Amino acid sequence: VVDVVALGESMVTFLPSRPGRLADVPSFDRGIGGAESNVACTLAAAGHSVRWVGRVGADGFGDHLVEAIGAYGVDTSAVRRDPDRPTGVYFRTAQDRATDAHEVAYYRAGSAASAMSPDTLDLDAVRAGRVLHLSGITAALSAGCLELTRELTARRPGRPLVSFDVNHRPALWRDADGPRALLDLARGADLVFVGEDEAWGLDGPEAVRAALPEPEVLVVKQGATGATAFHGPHAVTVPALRVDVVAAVGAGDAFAAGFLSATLRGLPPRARLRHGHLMAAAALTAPGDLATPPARDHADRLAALDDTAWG
Ligand code: KDG
Repeated sequence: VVDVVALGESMVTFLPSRPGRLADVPSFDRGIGGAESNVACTLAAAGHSVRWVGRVGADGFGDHLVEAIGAYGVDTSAVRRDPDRPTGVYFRTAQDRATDAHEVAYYRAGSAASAMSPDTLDLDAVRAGRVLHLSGITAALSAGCLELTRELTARRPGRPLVSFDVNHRPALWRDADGPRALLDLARGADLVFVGEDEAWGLDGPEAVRAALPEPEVLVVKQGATGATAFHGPHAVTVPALRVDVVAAVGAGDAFAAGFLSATLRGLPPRARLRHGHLMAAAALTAPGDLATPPARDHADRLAALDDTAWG
């Protein structure tokens, strides 16, 4: 049994060679992206056994994703190749230091991953881990992807622990029902990550918990301020680390990986949040989606520093 199975669309990512508007950037460097495989790669780098499940095209970009994600030590044996649909890609611009603004251009409509559904994946392989990690991005990709996400978050005996990162991407939802659909999906999960800025207009972690009492564990992320974990009736808040942000992309995924890693290791809620922040700090200070996470013994020493070090 692997520790974690992560399911979702992975894309080849094109990172700008220099700052500026998308219209002005002359060339890009290739990377890999996709929120769920980011979590998988970070967990594998942190020493966990992980499988990523998705669909990619029978093309060179699909080859690259399978190879690059596999190179992190992630099991890609259940990834399906689609001869008729391409691998999704996306381009991004550098984050403006003053405003944090950046542009993202997705080329993923009709991608191989958008054809994910309960019929086009091996659901036994999807359910084979201790934890199944999903995100709201998948739900936005197509009707079949929404159905798949609903099926996997339906409460049923013997299922793995279901981890769900809300990841509301307004650009991907074709109608106004996205937030409602995401709330319903979150209700079926055991562990939910949500950013305050995507939390249904609710004000503050307590209000989010009141609206979402079903998951055993709920983590409300408050950007550069910190994060609060609700475990049953208990709440713990840990401030974020202050870092010089290079690119926020991938930070939420790294946070989820750190929290999941500490959860799998049986660490208490405060340590889970600290490991989330440590992994997020590594991602915030790297330009692409993925950063090398701190080694486990190093992260453990940093997480064990007393409250004065943690603000
Ligand atoms: O969290 C990082 C992701 O946003 C990025 O890799 C692209 O998966 C992606 C998405 O759909 O936005």
